[in-house]
Amino acid sequence: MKKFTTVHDVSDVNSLVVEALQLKQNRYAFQHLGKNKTIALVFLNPSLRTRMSTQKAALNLGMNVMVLNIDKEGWALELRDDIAMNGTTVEHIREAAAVMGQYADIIGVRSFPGLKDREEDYSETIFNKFVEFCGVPIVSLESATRHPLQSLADLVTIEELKARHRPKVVLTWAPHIKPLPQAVPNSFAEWMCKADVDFTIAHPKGYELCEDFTKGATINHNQDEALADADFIYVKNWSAYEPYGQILPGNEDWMLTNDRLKNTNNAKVMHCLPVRRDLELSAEILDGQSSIVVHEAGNRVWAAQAVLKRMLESL
Ligand code: SN0
Repeated sequence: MKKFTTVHDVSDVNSLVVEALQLKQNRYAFQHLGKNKTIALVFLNPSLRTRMSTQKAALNLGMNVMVLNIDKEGWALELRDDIAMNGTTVEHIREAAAVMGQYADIIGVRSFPGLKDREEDYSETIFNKFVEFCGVPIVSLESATRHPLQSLADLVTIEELKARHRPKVVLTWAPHIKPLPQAVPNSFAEWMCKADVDFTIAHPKGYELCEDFTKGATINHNQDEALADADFIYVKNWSAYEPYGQILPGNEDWMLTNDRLKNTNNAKVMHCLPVRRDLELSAEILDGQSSIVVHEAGNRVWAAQAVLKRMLESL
């Protein structure tokens, strides 16, 4: 595997999930693969789980890890071509990415969307430039439109904990006070549409995701109806796709509470984290028996390790 930015970079999703679960049982079996190999993790935005789980995954595979918080510790990056750099940017992504490729065998990049210009965000400029100029395999640590390591860990978690062959999985919108990216729900939808699950998306009218990611999903604007008989509920806020990056008024009552779980199939509740308690998701759920958010975060290691293992095998 030379690139891991979307589910479309994976030819066999099921066997990648199986591989992740096997690595969970036998985490140090492939240390020879990473010997004298280096991964550089480059962050343009904050991170807790992605940073630590990807580092742990790389260390389990015997790799060396370099982390660069380029937004705070690096030179201000220029992305545009054909301009004289006489402003605040100091270094062009052409040189920066190429130089990183001299130091690392694999590069991971995190870059959130600006949520101002939809076309710019959905064209994934920063990512594509890294791919173009760094010359080594690239793994997405969350881009403007997707978070594939999270989605793989989510699918691994569902496969690991499911009690029936084809579980019902519901992605439900949650309230927030800040406009958040569509990356996590886009990616989750894209992966669930490829998985052997019965997949529903519940959101208030106006929060339709881009159809490229949701083809094959059932969409319901009534949360209680959508949650009926659910085995897994994936809670996530996102801002509107149209008008882009906006929060629409109302919908505070979409926060999941224990009461809402009554008609589910004893549903397990997931969230990618970080989660704002009693705004996005009730504390009673987070502190109760239904929540699997910490277990899910733990599985980030095995998802990342399965992807890095495949990349090391193709070096
Ligand atoms: C990010 C998001 O894409 O929703 C990262 C999730 C892995 N979340 C946030 O930016 C949360 C920010 C906040 O203020 O709650």
